[in-house]
Amino acid sequence: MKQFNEPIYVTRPYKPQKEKLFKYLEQVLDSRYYTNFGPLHNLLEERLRQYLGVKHVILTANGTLALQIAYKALNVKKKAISTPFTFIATVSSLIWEGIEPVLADIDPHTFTLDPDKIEKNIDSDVTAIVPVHVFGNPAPVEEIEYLGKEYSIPIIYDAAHTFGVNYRGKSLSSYGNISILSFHATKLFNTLEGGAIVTNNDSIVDTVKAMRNFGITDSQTGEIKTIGINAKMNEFEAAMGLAVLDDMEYIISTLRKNYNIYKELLSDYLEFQVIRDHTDYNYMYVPVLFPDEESVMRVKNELNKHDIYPRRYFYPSLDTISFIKSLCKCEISRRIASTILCLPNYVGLEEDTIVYISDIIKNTLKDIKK
Ligand code: T4K
Repeated sequence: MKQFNEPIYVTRPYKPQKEKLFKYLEQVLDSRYYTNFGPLHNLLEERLRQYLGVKHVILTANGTLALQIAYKALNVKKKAISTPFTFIATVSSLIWEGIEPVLADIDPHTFTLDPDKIEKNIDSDVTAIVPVHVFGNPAPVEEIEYLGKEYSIPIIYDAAHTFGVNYRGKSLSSYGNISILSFHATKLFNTLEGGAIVTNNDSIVDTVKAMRNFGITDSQTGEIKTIGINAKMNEFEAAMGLAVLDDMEYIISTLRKNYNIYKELLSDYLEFQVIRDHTDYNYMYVPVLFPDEESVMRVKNELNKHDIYPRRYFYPSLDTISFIKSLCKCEISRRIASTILCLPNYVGLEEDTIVYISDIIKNTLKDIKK
């Protein structure tokens, strides 16, 4: 059995150059400006705006608060259509805001919402569509934009996994009325904890900015025009982001290399997510589908014995969760959720280890067949 220096997790946060990070941190300490829109926060917002090629990037404390602010800013009430195949934050944030999630089933190959099933669920109480570009794979944005216009309902994309993904030549986060990003430590681009609201819509920017700062519209006069929350990113987090951002090309090319090795070794044995055409993908996740749940569990247990920890992202399908009163028995999502495993992928994962993981998977599948 191969001995690793540390467990092989599904992901590891990217470690930027220490000198660069420490220089930023020194700047923060010396300036004694730790939070509330300090210089590094503002610099990061501007640099992300340029990197993503969008009109507005509004940093937040995490992706979940970004979702909650997006719902409030766009006046989402009563019901919103979303997906059962996502991280719980997408849907629990709706419920937290008093909005009933209406779950529609997904496409079995891309794992993103099926537009026909979205349309079937639209009624006069539906005030938003909240699709997820799951694992960074674009949802069917053209069809969804069409539905948004046809029924006059806003689209809020949960784009938590999409950093660095371009679709039809522009950032995937530039679609919809609002897209939200997550910069959690486990994400491709990370600020420890963090997130952002991305929009090209000038008319909501002031409201969104006020909402992340208790609703305060002018800190000098103390003017408060809207309800708000504390969703600010601090200077230490912004420092991390600035240090990581310079290395995006290197991070994505490394993840792409890893992903392609897995694909070469495993695509005869397992099904890979179908990435939509016209996508420059970020290769952050390596989700693979097994023939059935038993094989998932056998392979997962076998890998765990070798100190390797893939994850069942995203299990269970959210329509099976007790506090989510779903009318949809989302069969496709349930099947995908019970047969999926996300394999380790991060900068620093060695090629030998990917081969080792793939061999364990193949051998276990062979044993099951016997
Ligand atoms: N929408 C979607 C679609 C999302 O996926 C998420 C978050 C959100 C919204 C909400 O965004 P945030 O509010 O989080 O910004 C993780 C993350 O906590 C979560 O951010 C992420 N999605 C989700 C997919 O994954 P867990 O519970 O699986 O994380 P955890 O702690 O088990 O970490 C996974 C592995 O990563 C660990 O086994 C070891 C490794 N790890 C983790 C951390 C935190 C490290 O090596 N170092 C670390 O610092 O949720």
